[in-house]
Amino acid sequence: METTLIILKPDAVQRGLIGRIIGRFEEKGLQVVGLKLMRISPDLAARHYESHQGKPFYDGLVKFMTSSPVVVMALRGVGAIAICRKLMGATFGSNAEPGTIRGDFGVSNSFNLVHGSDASESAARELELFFGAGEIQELDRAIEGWVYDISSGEPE
Ligand code: 3AN
Repeated sequence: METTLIILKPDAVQRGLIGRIIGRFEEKGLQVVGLKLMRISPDLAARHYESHQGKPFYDGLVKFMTSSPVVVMALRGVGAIAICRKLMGATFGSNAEPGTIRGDFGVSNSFNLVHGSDASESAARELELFFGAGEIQELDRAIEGWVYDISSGEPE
């Protein structure tokens, strides 16, 4: 099982898309194991986007991410990082495929509704930035045996 960090960005929250976007991940079968509404500080944004420092869009990105509250989520599942990236679609809604979150809900080349960790190292780093001790749950889901084939002892 992998755990990944998803952020519903200020545009998603302001546009009233929290429920619909969370629904995309939930109905896929991923476990929601952490969830909160928060305001990102400039310092946290700088740490989260440290790999983008110096890029032309960096200042605008930090300004956008700190401009209004976001929803942060920890999602868990087998291959959760790659599954979430596929559900999100290409970086901007203008060229993201229909059926993806960005493809269905956005048209901008700057605002893009959702962030998802892109690798296991970044997921671990980002989860630690956004969630404190005890804020991510172990979820013993009653339906697990219908979401996955667990007859071998491992979720397939
Ligand atoms: P993704 O979110 O698909 O992983 P990355 O990792 O290339 O995209 O970029 C991280 C974030 O930086 C994007 N989510 C987007 O908000 C922002 N970003 C990337 N490229 C641009 C750009 N050319 N103009 C504005 N913002 C950008």
